[in-house]
Amino acid sequence: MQFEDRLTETARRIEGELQRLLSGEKVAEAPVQLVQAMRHAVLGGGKRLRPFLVLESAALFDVPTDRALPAALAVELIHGYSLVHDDLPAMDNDTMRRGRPTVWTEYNEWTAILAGDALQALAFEFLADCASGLPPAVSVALTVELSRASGVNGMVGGQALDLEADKLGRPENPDAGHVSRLQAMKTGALIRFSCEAGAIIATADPTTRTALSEFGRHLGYAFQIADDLLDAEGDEQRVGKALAKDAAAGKATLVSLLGLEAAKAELRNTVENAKAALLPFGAKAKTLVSAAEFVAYRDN
Ligand code: GRG
Repeated sequence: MQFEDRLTETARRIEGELQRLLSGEKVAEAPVQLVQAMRHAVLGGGKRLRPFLVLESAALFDVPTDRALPAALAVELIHGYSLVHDDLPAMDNDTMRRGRPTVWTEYNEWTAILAGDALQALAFEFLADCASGLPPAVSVALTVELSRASGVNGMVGGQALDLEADKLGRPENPDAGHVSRLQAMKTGALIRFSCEAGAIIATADPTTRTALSEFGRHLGYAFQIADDLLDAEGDEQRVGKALAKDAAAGKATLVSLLGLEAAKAELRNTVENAKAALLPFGAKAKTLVSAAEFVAYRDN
């Protein structure tokens, strides 16, 4: 099967699972508008890249899809919550996401804050729930790693550094080192977790787990350079949100600091590093190799 068909098939599966989760018993007694906002946040869009990485990294070890699903859904719920909060007026103040009004625009700010909070809690409940069928040690390891990736030294910490730069002008002159550290935390950590998750689920040996984690590190970096390039050169219709925001805000990005051509060269180099990390897996890693190219050269 072609890479893009595989990604589409996984996206369909994830959509169905999220649909079931967000209309099932876990939310049956919850306030109606809150659940509607949660559904608006995570259903009907998105590439589902992070769950795809979880399922494909698990497939390297012949782990059945069902066994990898709890981690795949948990990381997508965390991603969904982060987008809802990132779009808020206090943060990025965005009105469009995935070609639709953002949650705070469709409902209101407090509903968007609470929907994000609830999605985050649901992610961890789902991952830690014995009903997931994961052995307890695996469930705990995934919960710890996802907390780290999404918390103060990961996504939330990276978002704080980004907002400090945007809103407080701190540091005054961010260099490429600062920007890439910030991005490794803000967006890279969750992507890295997604790649490492397969090895955790398969209880792979530490060297193998490190190889996937390194792949994820390079992939996260490639994702961010590609995102900066899309902001600079992408098509708003394809991307489904306002673009050219970084330049308009005078924001330091890898593109503004390195220049367009050097950023593209850095991206090509990063894709090669990502592929090199997969060498121990041989031909089995074909789909993850394609994922690196997709992430780097996507148009949305
Ligand atoms: C609010 C704690 C908190 C964190 C927000 C991830 C993030 C941190 C903010 C998102 C801002 C942003 C647009 C960053 C660029 C990279 C990124 C995460 C893009 C969106 O991810 P995709 O392309 O989105 O995987 P889809 O819609 O395909 O799921």
